[in-house]
Amino acid sequence: MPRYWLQCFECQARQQTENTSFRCEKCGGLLEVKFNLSDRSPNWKKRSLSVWKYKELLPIDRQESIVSLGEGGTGLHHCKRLGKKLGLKKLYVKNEGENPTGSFKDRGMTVAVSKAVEQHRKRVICASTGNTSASLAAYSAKAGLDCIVFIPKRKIAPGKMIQVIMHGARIVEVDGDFDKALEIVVKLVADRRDLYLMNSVNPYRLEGQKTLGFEIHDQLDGQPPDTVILPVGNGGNISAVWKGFNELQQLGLSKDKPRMIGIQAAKAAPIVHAIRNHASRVLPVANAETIATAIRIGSPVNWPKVLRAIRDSHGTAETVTDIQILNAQAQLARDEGIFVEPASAASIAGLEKMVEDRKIDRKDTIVCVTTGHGLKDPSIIDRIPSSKQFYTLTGNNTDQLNKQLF
Ligand code: AN7
Repeated sequence: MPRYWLQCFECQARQQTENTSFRCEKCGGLLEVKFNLSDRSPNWKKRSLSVWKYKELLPIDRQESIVSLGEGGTGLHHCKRLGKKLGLKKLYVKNEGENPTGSFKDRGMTVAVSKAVEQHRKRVICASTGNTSASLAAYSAKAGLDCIVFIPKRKIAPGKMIQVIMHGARIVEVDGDFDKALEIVVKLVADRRDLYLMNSVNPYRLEGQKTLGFEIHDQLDGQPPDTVILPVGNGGNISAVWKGFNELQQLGLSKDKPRMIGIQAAKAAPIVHAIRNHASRVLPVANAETIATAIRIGSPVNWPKVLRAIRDSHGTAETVTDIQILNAQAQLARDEGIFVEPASAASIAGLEKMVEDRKIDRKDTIVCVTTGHGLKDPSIIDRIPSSKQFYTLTGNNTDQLNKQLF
Protein backbone atom coordinates (compact mmCIF):
# COMPACT_ATOMS: atom_id res chain seq x y z
CA MET A 1 0.00 0.00 0.00
CA PRO A 2 1.41 3.43 -0.91
CA ARG A 3 1.87 6.04 1.81
CA TYR A 4 -0.59 8.38 0.09
CA TRP A 5 -2.57 8.76 -3.12
CA LEU A 6 -4.91 11.17 -4.92
CA GLN A 7 -8.60 10.42 -4.67
CA CYS A 8 -11.79 12.11 -5.86
CA PHE A 9 -13.61 13.96 -3.10
CA GLU A 10 -16.96 13.24 -4.82
CA CYS A 11 -16.89 9.73 -6.34
CA GLN A 12 -13.92 8.41 -4.33
CA ALA A 13 -12.19 7.18 -7.49
CA ARG A 14 -8.49 6.67 -6.96
CA GLN A 15 -6.65 8.67 -9.61
CA GLN A 16 -4.28 6.86 -11.95
CA THR A 17 -2.65 9.99 -13.29
CA GLU A 18 -2.57 13.64 -12.31
CA ASN A 19 -4.12 16.06 -14.81
CA THR A 20 -3.19 19.72 -15.06
CA SER A 21 -6.51 21.01 -13.67
CA PHE A 22 -6.55 18.68 -10.65
CA ARG A 23 -9.98 17.32 -11.49
CA CYS A 24 -11.19 13.73 -11.15
CA GLU A 25 -10.49 11.74 -14.30
CA LYS A 26 -13.91 10.03 -13.91
CA CYS A 27 -16.39 12.68 -12.71
CA GLY A 28 -14.55 16.00 -12.74
CA GLY A 29 -14.83 16.40 -8.95
CA LEU A 30 -12.28 17.99 -6.62
CA LEU A 31 -9.35 15.85 -5.57
CA GLU A 32 -7.85 15.19 -2.17
CA VAL A 33 -4.77 13.46 -0.88
CA LYS A 34 -5.53 10.35 1.15
CA PHE A 35 -3.02 8.87 3.57
CA ASN A 36 -2.75 5.34 4.77
CA LEU A 37 -3.27 6.18 8.43
CA SER A 38 -3.59 2.64 9.77
CA ASP A 39 0.05 1.76 10.32
CA ARG A 40 1.28 5.16 11.37
CA SER A 41 2.12 6.23 14.88
CA PRO A 42 4.23 9.32 14.31
CA ASN A 43 6.42 10.40 17.18
CA TRP A 44 6.05 14.14 16.93
CA LYS A 45 6.50 15.12 20.55
CA LYS A 46 10.21 15.96 20.47
CA ARG A 47 10.07 18.08 17.32
CA SER A 48 9.52 21.82 17.42
CA LEU A 49 6.36 23.31 15.99
CA SER A 50 6.42 23.82 12.19
CA VAL A 51 4.69 22.57 9.05
CA TRP A 52 7.42 19.95 8.50
CA LYS A 53 7.09 18.63 12.04
CA TYR A 54 4.29 16.54 10.54
CA LYS A 55 6.24 15.33 7.50
CA GLU A 56 4.91 11.76 7.81
CA LEU A 57 1.51 13.19 6.92
CA LEU A 58 2.75 15.40 4.08
CA PRO A 59 2.83 14.14 0.48
CA ILE A 60 6.50 14.71 -0.32
CA ASP A 61 8.72 11.71 -1.02
CA ARG A 62 12.23 13.08 -0.80
CA GLN A 63 13.70 15.35 1.87
CA GLU A 64 15.82 17.07 -0.85
CA SER A 65 12.67 18.31 -2.58
CA ILE A 66 11.60 20.44 0.37
CA VAL A 67 11.49 24.18 -0.25
CA SER A 68 11.06 25.93 3.09
CA LEU A 69 11.23 29.48 4.43
CA GLY A 70 10.40 28.47 7.99
CA GLU A 71 6.61 28.27 7.85
CA GLY A 72 4.21 27.28 10.62
CA GLY A 73 4.88 27.40 14.34
CA THR A 74 2.73 30.52 14.64
CA GLY A 75 1.49 31.75 18.00
CA LEU A 76 -1.72 30.63 19.64
CA HIS A 77 -2.46 33.69 21.74
CA HIS A 78 -4.72 33.54 24.77
CA CYS A 79 -6.76 36.74 24.40
CA LYS A 80 -7.60 37.63 27.96
CA ARG A 81 -8.53 41.29 27.53
CA LEU A 82 -10.70 40.83 24.46
CA GLY A 83 -12.08 37.62 25.95
CA LYS A 84 -13.11 39.43 29.11
CA LYS A 85 -15.05 42.02 27.12
CA LEU A 86 -16.92 39.23 25.36
CA GLY A 87 -17.39 37.12 28.48
CA LEU A 88 -15.12 34.36 27.13
CA LYS A 89 -12.42 32.84 29.32
CA LYS A 90 -10.89 30.62 26.69
CA LEU A 91 -10.54 32.76 23.60
CA TYR A 92 -7.45 32.14 21.48
CA VAL A 93 -6.15 33.69 18.29
CA LYS A 94 -4.00 31.53 15.99
CA ASN A 95 -2.07 34.27 14.26
CA GLU A 96 -1.07 33.16 10.79
CA GLY A 97 0.35 36.57 9.98
CA GLU A 98 3.49 35.28 11.72
CA ASN A 99 4.35 33.12 8.70
CA PRO A 100 7.31 34.06 6.42
CA THR A 101 5.29 36.04 3.86
CA GLY A 102 2.70 37.12 6.41
CA SER A 103 -0.17 34.73 5.71
CA PHE A 104 -1.36 31.12 6.16
CA LYS A 105 -0.75 30.54 2.45
CA ASP A 106 2.89 29.70 3.24
CA ARG A 107 1.82 26.44 4.89
CA GLY A 108 0.34 25.23 1.62
CA MET A 109 2.93 26.80 -0.61
CA THR A 110 5.91 25.08 1.03
CA VAL A 111 4.29 21.72 0.27
CA ALA A 112 2.97 22.51 -3.23
CA VAL A 113 6.23 24.14 -4.36
CA SER A 114 8.14 21.17 -2.95
CA LYS A 115 5.85 18.95 -5.02
CA ALA A 116 6.54 21.07 -8.10
CA VAL A 117 10.29 20.59 -7.52
CA GLU A 118 9.82 16.87 -6.94
CA GLN A 119 7.98 16.62 -10.27
CA HIS A 120 10.67 18.67 -12.05
CA ARG A 121 8.23 21.47 -12.87
CA LYS A 122 9.75 24.72 -14.05
CA ARG A 123 6.80 27.09 -14.23
CA VAL A 124 4.03 27.77 -11.70
CA ILE A 125 0.86 29.83 -12.05
CA CYS A 126 -2.03 31.06 -9.90
CA ALA A 127 -4.93 33.49 -9.73
CA SER A 128 -5.04 35.43 -6.51
CA THR A 129 -6.64 38.09 -4.36
CA GLY A 130 -3.09 38.79 -3.14
CA ASN A 131 -1.74 36.48 -0.47
CA THR A 132 -1.50 33.36 -2.63
CA SER A 133 0.49 35.29 -5.23
CA ALA A 134 2.77 36.85 -2.60
CA SER A 135 3.49 33.45 -1.09
CA LEU A 136 3.93 31.71 -4.44
CA ALA A 137 6.28 34.45 -5.63
CA ALA A 138 8.50 34.02 -2.56
CA TYR A 139 8.64 30.21 -2.65
CA SER A 140 9.22 30.28 -6.42
CA ALA A 141 12.14 32.63 -5.87
CA LYS A 142 13.62 30.23 -3.32
CA ALA A 143 13.12 27.25 -5.66
CA GLY A 144 14.20 29.04 -8.85
CA LEU A 145 10.85 28.55 -10.59
CA ASP A 146 9.26 30.82 -13.18
CA CYS A 147 6.21 32.34 -11.46
CA ILE A 148 3.20 33.92 -13.19
CA VAL A 149 0.30 35.39 -11.20
CA PHE A 150 -3.10 36.65 -12.37
CA ILE A 151 -4.61 39.30 -10.15
CA PRO A 152 -7.72 41.49 -10.28
CA LYS A 153 -6.59 44.93 -11.40
CA ARG A 154 -6.43 47.55 -8.61
CA LYS A 155 -8.02 45.20 -6.07
CA ILE A 156 -4.88 43.89 -4.43
CA ALA A 157 -3.73 45.32 -1.10
CA PRO A 158 -0.47 47.29 -1.51
CA GLY A 159 1.56 45.11 0.89
CA LYS A 160 0.79 42.02 -1.20
CA MET A 161 1.49 43.81 -4.47
CA ILE A 162 4.96 44.89 -3.33
CA GLN A 163 5.76 41.32 -2.29
CA VAL A 164 4.84 39.92 -5.70
CA ILE A 165 6.91 42.58 -7.47
CA MET A 166 9.86 42.26 -5.08
CA HIS A 167 10.10 38.48 -5.48
CA GLY A 168 10.28 38.86 -9.26
CA ALA A 169 7.05 37.19 -10.35
CA ARG A 170 5.46 38.11 -13.66
CA ILE A 171 2.08 39.73 -13.16
CA VAL A 172 -1.04 39.67 -15.33
CA GLU A 173 -3.57 42.28 -14.23
CA VAL A 174 -7.06 41.08 -15.10
CA ASP A 175 -9.85 43.48 -15.91
CA GLY A 176 -12.32 41.83 -13.59
CA ASP A 177 -12.46 40.11 -10.22
CA PHE A 178 -10.72 37.08 -8.76
CA ASP A 179 -13.36 34.71 -10.11
CA LYS A 180 -12.61 35.87 -13.65
CA ALA A 181 -8.85 35.58 -13.07
CA LEU A 182 -9.20 32.01 -11.84
CA GLU A 183 -11.40 31.09 -14.78
CA ILE A 184 -8.71 32.30 -17.18
CA VAL A 185 -5.94 30.48 -15.33
CA VAL A 186 -7.89 27.21 -15.23
CA LYS A 187 -8.47 27.46 -19.01
CA LEU A 188 -4.78 28.18 -19.58
CA VAL A 189 -3.51 25.17 -17.62
CA ALA A 190 -5.94 22.81 -19.35
CA ASP A 191 -4.02 23.22 -22.62
CA ARG A 192 -0.46 23.37 -21.33
CA ARG A 193 1.49 20.66 -19.55
CA ASP A 194 4.28 23.09 -18.69
CA LEU A 195 2.14 25.14 -16.27
CA TYR A 196 1.68 23.91 -12.72
CA LEU A 197 -1.51 25.21 -11.10
CA MET A 198 -1.04 26.56 -7.58
CA ASN A 199 -4.55 27.58 -6.55
CA SER A 200 -6.21 25.65 -3.75
CA VAL A 201 -7.70 23.11 -6.17
CA ASN A 202 -4.13 21.80 -6.05
CA PRO A 203 -4.68 19.21 -3.30
CA TYR A 204 -1.03 19.24 -2.21
CA ARG A 205 -1.42 22.80 -1.00
CA LEU A 206 -4.27 21.86 1.30
CA GLU A 207 -2.08 19.19 2.87
CA GLY A 208 0.27 21.90 4.09
CA GLN A 209 -2.65 23.95 5.34
CA LYS A 210 -4.07 21.07 7.39
CA THR A 211 -1.07 21.47 9.73
CA LEU A 212 -2.86 24.56 11.08
CA GLY A 213 -5.26 22.10 12.73
CA PHE A 214 -2.40 19.90 13.96
CA GLU A 215 -0.67 22.88 15.55
CA ILE A 216 -3.79 24.14 17.34
CA HIS A 217 -4.26 20.65 18.79
CA ASP A 218 -0.60 20.55 19.91
CA GLN A 219 -0.69 24.04 21.40
CA LEU A 220 -3.77 23.17 23.44
CA ASP A 221 -1.83 20.19 24.86
CA GLY A 222 -3.51 17.54 22.77
CA GLN A 223 -7.06 18.80 23.21
CA PRO A 224 -9.09 20.00 20.25
CA PRO A 225 -10.88 23.31 20.83
CA ASP A 226 -14.70 23.33 20.83
CA THR A 227 -14.90 25.84 18.00
CA VAL A 228 -12.62 27.08 15.23
CA ILE A 229 -13.63 30.26 13.40
CA LEU A 230 -12.06 31.19 10.06
CA PRO A 231 -12.62 33.71 7.28
CA VAL A 232 -13.73 31.96 4.10
CA GLY A 233 -12.99 32.94 0.51
CA ASN A 234 -12.39 30.00 -1.80
CA GLY A 235 -12.83 27.66 1.14
CA GLY A 236 -9.52 25.86 0.85
CA ASN A 237 -8.41 26.68 4.35
CA ILE A 238 -11.50 25.71 6.33
CA SER A 239 -11.58 22.38 4.43
CA ALA A 240 -7.89 21.77 5.03
CA VAL A 241 -8.08 22.48 8.76
CA TRP A 242 -11.10 20.18 9.06
CA LYS A 243 -9.15 17.44 7.25
CA GLY A 244 -6.35 17.92 9.77
CA PHE A 245 -8.65 17.38 12.73
CA ASN A 246 -10.16 14.32 11.07
CA GLU A 247 -6.75 12.76 10.54
CA LEU A 248 -5.84 13.35 14.21
CA GLN A 249 -8.96 11.45 15.17
CA GLN A 250 -8.24 8.63 12.73
CA LEU A 251 -4.74 8.34 14.18
CA GLY A 252 -6.23 8.00 17.66
CA LEU A 253 -4.55 11.22 18.79
CA SER A 254 -7.82 13.04 19.42
CA LYS A 255 -11.24 11.88 20.58
CA ASP A 256 -13.20 14.92 19.51
CA LYS A 257 -13.25 17.43 16.69
CA PRO A 258 -14.15 21.11 16.80
CA ARG A 259 -17.08 22.69 15.07
CA MET A 260 -15.99 24.74 12.09
CA ILE A 261 -17.45 28.18 11.60
CA GLY A 262 -16.86 30.08 8.36
CA ILE A 263 -17.16 33.86 8.18
CA GLN A 264 -17.74 35.77 4.95
CA ALA A 265 -18.19 39.43 4.09
CA ALA A 266 -21.88 40.30 3.71
CA LYS A 267 -21.57 41.12 0.00
CA ALA A 268 -19.37 38.12 -0.81
CA ALA A 269 -21.16 35.35 1.05
CA PRO A 270 -22.18 32.48 -1.26
CA ILE A 271 -21.29 29.85 1.36
CA VAL A 272 -23.37 31.53 4.07
CA HIS A 273 -26.39 31.66 1.73
CA ALA A 274 -26.07 27.94 0.98
CA ILE A 275 -25.76 27.01 4.67
CA ARG A 276 -28.74 29.18 5.63
CA ASN A 277 -30.87 27.69 2.85
CA HIS A 278 -29.77 24.09 3.54
CA ALA A 279 -28.81 24.00 -0.12
CA SER A 280 -26.92 21.13 -1.72
CA ARG A 281 -24.96 23.47 -3.98
CA VAL A 282 -23.37 26.89 -3.67
CA LEU A 283 -24.61 29.50 -6.13
CA PRO A 284 -22.07 32.13 -7.18
CA VAL A 285 -22.59 35.73 -6.10
CA ALA A 286 -22.05 38.32 -8.85
CA ASN A 287 -20.04 41.50 -8.19
CA ALA A 288 -18.74 40.43 -4.79
CA GLU A 289 -17.58 43.47 -2.84
CA THR A 290 -15.85 44.07 0.50
CA ILE A 291 -13.04 46.07 2.05
CA ALA A 292 -11.52 42.68 2.92
CA THR A 293 -10.16 42.20 -0.62
CA ALA A 294 -8.56 38.86 0.30
CA ILE A 295 -12.02 37.29 0.55
CA ARG A 296 -13.66 39.24 -2.25
CA ILE A 297 -14.67 35.99 -3.95
CA GLY A 298 -18.11 35.22 -5.39
CA SER A 299 -17.61 31.72 -6.72
CA PRO A 300 -15.63 29.57 -4.28
CA VAL A 301 -14.10 26.60 -6.11
CA ASN A 302 -13.82 24.43 -3.00
CA TRP A 303 -17.50 24.73 -2.10
CA PRO A 304 -18.25 20.99 -1.89
CA LYS A 305 -15.45 20.60 0.66
CA VAL A 306 -16.59 23.65 2.63
CA LEU A 307 -20.21 22.49 2.89
CA ARG A 308 -19.07 19.11 4.12
CA ALA A 309 -16.63 20.58 6.68
CA ILE A 310 -19.29 22.87 8.13
CA ARG A 311 -22.11 20.31 8.13
CA ASP A 312 -20.10 17.30 9.34
CA SER A 313 -18.66 19.36 12.18
CA HIS A 314 -22.08 20.76 13.19
CA GLY A 315 -20.68 24.19 12.49
CA THR A 316 -22.20 27.12 10.70
CA ALA A 317 -21.44 30.18 8.58
CA GLU A 318 -22.07 33.87 9.25
CA THR A 319 -21.76 37.18 7.45
CA VAL A 320 -20.15 40.34 8.76
CA THR A 321 -20.29 43.87 7.37
CA ASP A 322 -17.25 45.94 6.44
CA ILE A 323 -17.90 48.18 9.46
CA GLN A 324 -17.91 45.16 11.78
CA ILE A 325 -14.67 43.96 10.19
CA LEU A 326 -12.94 47.33 10.68
CA ASN A 327 -14.12 47.58 14.28
CA ALA A 328 -12.94 44.06 15.09
CA GLN A 329 -9.58 44.72 13.43
CA ALA A 330 -8.99 47.80 15.61
CA GLN A 331 -10.23 46.07 18.75
CA LEU A 332 -7.87 43.10 18.33
CA ALA A 333 -4.97 45.46 17.69
CA ARG A 334 -5.78 47.64 20.70
CA ASP A 335 -6.67 44.92 23.21
CA GLU A 336 -4.25 42.20 22.25
CA GLY A 337 -1.37 43.70 20.29
CA ILE A 338 -2.25 41.63 17.26
CA PHE A 339 -2.51 43.49 13.96
CA VAL A 340 -4.26 41.54 11.23
CA GLU A 341 -5.57 42.37 7.79
CA PRO A 342 -9.30 43.03 7.30
CA ALA A 343 -10.12 39.53 5.97
CA SER A 344 -8.58 38.03 9.08
CA ALA A 345 -10.52 40.35 11.36
CA ALA A 346 -13.67 38.83 9.86
CA SER A 347 -13.16 35.85 12.17
CA ILE A 348 -13.15 38.15 15.23
CA ALA A 349 -16.11 40.16 13.90
CA GLY A 350 -18.01 36.91 13.31
CA LEU A 351 -17.28 35.74 16.84
CA GLU A 352 -18.51 39.03 18.29
CA LYS A 353 -21.72 38.82 16.29
CA MET A 354 -22.34 35.23 17.35
CA VAL A 355 -21.66 36.00 21.02
CA GLU A 356 -24.17 38.83 20.83
CA ASP A 357 -26.73 36.54 19.18
CA ARG A 358 -26.07 33.90 21.88
CA LYS A 359 -24.89 31.38 19.31
CA ILE A 360 -21.64 30.71 21.20
CA ASP A 361 -21.35 28.92 24.53
CA ARG A 362 -19.26 31.21 26.72
CA LYS A 363 -17.54 28.27 28.43
CA ASP A 364 -16.17 26.95 25.15
CA THR A 365 -12.57 26.97 24.03
CA ILE A 366 -12.64 29.09 20.90
CA VAL A 367 -9.89 29.57 18.36
CA CYS A 368 -10.17 32.40 15.84
CA VAL A 369 -7.74 32.01 12.96
CA THR A 370 -6.32 35.31 11.78
CA THR A 371 -5.03 34.51 8.35
CA GLY A 372 -2.87 37.47 7.29
CA HIS A 373 -0.74 40.27 8.77
CA GLY A 374 -2.12 43.78 9.19
CA LEU A 375 0.77 45.36 7.28
CA LYS A 376 -0.48 43.65 4.14
CA ASP A 377 -3.10 46.35 3.72
CA PRO A 378 -2.13 49.88 4.78
CA SER A 379 -4.78 51.27 2.41
CA ILE A 380 -7.38 51.16 5.20
CA ILE A 381 -5.53 53.84 7.21
CA ASP A 382 -8.31 56.40 6.66
CA ARG A 383 -10.96 53.98 7.84
CA ILE A 384 -9.55 53.00 11.22
CA PRO A 385 -12.24 53.61 13.85
CA SER A 386 -11.29 56.88 15.50
CA SER A 387 -9.98 57.27 18.98
CA LYS A 388 -8.17 60.36 20.23
CA GLN A 389 -4.56 59.59 19.25
CA PHE A 390 -3.08 62.74 17.68
CA TYR A 391 -1.92 65.90 19.46
CA THR A 392 -0.13 68.98 18.20
CA LEU A 393 2.85 70.72 19.63
CA THR A 394 2.65 74.41 18.70
CA GLY A 395 6.08 75.96 18.74
CA ASN A 396 7.71 74.96 22.00
CA ASN A 397 4.55 75.20 24.03
CA THR A 398 4.98 72.05 26.10
CA ASP A 399 2.74 73.43 28.85
CA GLN A 400 -0.17 73.44 26.47
CA LEU A 401 0.76 69.93 25.27
CA ASN A 402 0.97 68.73 28.85
CA LYS A 403 -2.55 69.95 29.46
CA GLN A 404 -3.79 68.09 26.42
CA LEU A 405 -1.99 64.86 27.19
CA PHE A 406 -2.35 64.49 30.96
C1 AN7 B 1 -5.97 36.77 4.58
O1 AN7 B 1 -4.71 34.95 -1.98
O2 AN7 B 1 -7.80 33.48 -2.13
O3 AN7 B 1 -11.11 30.29 2.07
O4 AN7 B 1 -5.84 34.33 -3.71
O5 AN7 B 1 -5.77 35.94 1.90
O6 AN7 B 1 -8.85 29.29 1.76
O7 AN7 B 1 -9.73 30.97 0.14
C2 AN7 B 1 -6.80 34.48 -0.26
C3 AN7 B 1 -7.65 34.03 0.69
C4 AN7 B 1 -8.67 34.32 4.22
C5 AN7 B 1 -9.59 32.90 2.44
N1 AN7 B 1 -7.84 35.24 4.72
O8 AN7 B 1 -9.05 31.62 2.43
C6 AN7 B 1 -5.72 34.47 -2.50
C7 AN7 B 1 -6.86 34.09 -1.65
C8 AN7 B 1 -6.87 35.77 3.95
C9 AN7 B 1 -6.75 35.39 2.63
C10 AN7 B 1 -8.61 33.92 2.91
C11 AN7 B 1 -7.65 34.45 2.08
P1 AN7 B 1 -9.72 30.47 1.56
